[in-house]
Amino acid sequence: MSVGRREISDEVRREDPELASLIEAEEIRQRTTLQLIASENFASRAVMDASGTVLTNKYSEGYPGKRYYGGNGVIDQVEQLAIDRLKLLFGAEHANVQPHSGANANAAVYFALLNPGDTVVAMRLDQGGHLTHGSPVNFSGKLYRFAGYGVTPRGDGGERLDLDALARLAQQERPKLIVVGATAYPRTIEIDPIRSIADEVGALVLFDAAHVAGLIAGGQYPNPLFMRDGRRGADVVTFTTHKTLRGPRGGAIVCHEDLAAKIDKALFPGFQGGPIENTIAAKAVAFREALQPSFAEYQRNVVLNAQRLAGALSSHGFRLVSGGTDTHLLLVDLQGFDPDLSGKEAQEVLDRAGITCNRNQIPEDPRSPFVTSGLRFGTPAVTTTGMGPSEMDAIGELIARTLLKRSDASEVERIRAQVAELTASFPPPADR
Ligand code: DSN
Repeated sequence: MSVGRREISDEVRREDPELASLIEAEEIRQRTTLQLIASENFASRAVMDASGTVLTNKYSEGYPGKRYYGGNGVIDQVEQLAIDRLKLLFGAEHANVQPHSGANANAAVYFALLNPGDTVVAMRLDQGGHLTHGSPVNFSGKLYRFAGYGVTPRGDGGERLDLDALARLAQQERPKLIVVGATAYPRTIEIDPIRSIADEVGALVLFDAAHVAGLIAGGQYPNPLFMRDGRRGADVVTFTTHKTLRGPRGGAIVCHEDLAAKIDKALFPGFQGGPIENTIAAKAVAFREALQPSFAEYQRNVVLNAQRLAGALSSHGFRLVSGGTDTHLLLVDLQGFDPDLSGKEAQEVLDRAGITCNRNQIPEDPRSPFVTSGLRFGTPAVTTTGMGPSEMDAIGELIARTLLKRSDASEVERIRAQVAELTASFPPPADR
């Protein structure tokens, strides 16, 4: 096996062999094991190259045409290119490409639209929400008064966003902001009923599209900025650029024009300092990639693969939360498969077998968030490598066999070798 083929420059090898060997080890891990974490992907070589450029040397606090430092003529054009492409991608009136992460994007929106102590409603973390949606250990839960909604009870057609409960909660709490979007919810969330609920109580709507931004860009998920009839949907949409969108690690915000100045000011100077322009350049590359017809095809395959993997896993006796998926991710309830098997133990043995995923709480989980009774899988990365339906069937079988034979170390080793054989035919794009 050739090592770190195009990953490490000769300069890094020469200047810092200790670090170079760590980067090589990670490159080998990514290439020889299955990447099934729903929030991960393989960025293209062009995205990674743009990120490793001289743009890292420049300070550019402010926005294009309004910087606090000289020498930003070129940087302005780089950032404007990213902004223009992102606006096109979402049909948005305004875009901000400076958030260093999805959490920072959410923070900027809260700072723009709320005062400390204001009431917000959002999906609870144990129902699929995110830390920045009001977790008590996160700044969001400390600064604002969050009330949580969840999913409907288990059963046929259950474990779906509980719109009636959300409407009741909104009436009761009269929030200033309703946050929608999740990190472990496999179904589509339509913005139309949320907009009606928000309008009834005079709330603004933030859609956190971190997980589904790529699906939206590829036409596989409704664009939450607009309702089906084209009227205004969410007021603001935040997302990360490195998940389904397949860009560099970072965040972004799109919104309607009336909120543009508030959002920009809240992010800089309100929350962040200098933007990371080399990452913004890589975002521009990713947005251009996402505008190509082949990206829609890729996102279609991401969803088809997730549905195929869900089918394979249920044929091996696993229960899928909500019965399946409309998106790139699936949430597996391990309790029916083996009541003694926790998410933590399952994640650890799958790791030993070269199958990388993460444990996750499921709705009504009797176990703690650290232990859990569920596993979350996603297909963005394996789809980027070109895997399709037959590989999803094979992966479902490998997962089931690993968990069944988890006490048999030599069987787990054999599975790891099979995983290496499978992944050898589907290298990440930057490795081809
Ligand atoms: N959004 C989380 C995930 O889904 O993995 C990370 O914050």
